[in-house]
Amino acid sequence: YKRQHHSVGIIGAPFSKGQPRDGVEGGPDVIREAGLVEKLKAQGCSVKDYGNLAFEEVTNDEPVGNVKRPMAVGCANERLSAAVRAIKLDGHTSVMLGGDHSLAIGSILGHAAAKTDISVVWVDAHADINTPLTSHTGNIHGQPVSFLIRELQSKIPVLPSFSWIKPCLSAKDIVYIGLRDVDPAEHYILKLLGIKAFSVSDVDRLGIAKVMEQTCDHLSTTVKKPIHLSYDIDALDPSIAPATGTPVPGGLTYREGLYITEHICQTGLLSAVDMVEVNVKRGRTEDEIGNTVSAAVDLIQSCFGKRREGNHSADYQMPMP
Ligand code: 6HN
Ligand code: MN
Ligand code: MN
Ligand code: MN
Repeated sequence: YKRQHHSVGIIGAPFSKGQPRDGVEGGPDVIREAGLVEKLKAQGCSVKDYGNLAFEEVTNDEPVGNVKRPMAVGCANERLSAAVRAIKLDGHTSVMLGGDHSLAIGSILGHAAAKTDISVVWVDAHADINTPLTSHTGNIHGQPVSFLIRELQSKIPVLPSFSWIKPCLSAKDIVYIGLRDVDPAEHYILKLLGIKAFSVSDVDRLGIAKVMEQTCDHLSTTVKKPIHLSYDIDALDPSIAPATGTPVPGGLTYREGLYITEHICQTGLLSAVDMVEVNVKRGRTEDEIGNTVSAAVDLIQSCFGKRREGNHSADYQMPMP
């Protein structure tokens, strides 16, 4: 393992209209208030904080079919994609603080616009691959992947403010980890397209180390592409990350969650991160909120070299008696 120097560009996306619950727009600020920037600097990263995006109010945002708030989601993501593209062109690893998971549309497209060919590791309780026509909730945070996969485009209807979107991934370029609440249509799509997915039962069977080995093998069969890690905090068990909009029992342990980020850091290919669905208003106590936010910070620190075995810098000097 070679210590790398990490240059991190942080962009806050305080956006919640991909789902109905209040509070997820507070994610960027609570994650910063927990000391993210200072902690990354203390572990040797250079950090540029690009601040929070401002999303204008969208009026007359009528549902299309049952898809809710298509204009607000389309516009916010177009703006986010430009911001992530710029952060990549500035030479940083992008860290997008959400906000709800519909923001992965803009984050991944912006990343792909700067890097052409990328792969995605999607860590989540959910597959978020409903199409606008299969979604039962109409919430776009359950649909982002469907807009990004080339093989699905014939199944995607026209939506206002989505016309800028050009799918940037093939089905073989994405791997899921942590699934345990997958809708029937989503399960059908995953099987139809042969998308690699490790549910929590796969994690039980194989162990997280094998899951990560197979994830990296799957993504680097030909060339080693930059990795986009899209981390939904609800992948973790609700006992450690309860403050989120759609918690599902039986999730990843804190140790498994961190093993994923440690392993991906070690590939040297990590190029962009999303940390989404932290919703402080869904925590019932200060402890529930604090635990969720600090899990998010721990995961991001681990993406950039913080290891549980310990760390020391190359110029560390023993104190002399
Ligand atoms: N998330 N499958 C459900 C839906 O509404 O389509 C849940 C989606 C959850 C999305 O957690 O990012
Ligand atoms: Mn998600
Ligand atoms: Mn989820
Ligand atoms: Mn590997």
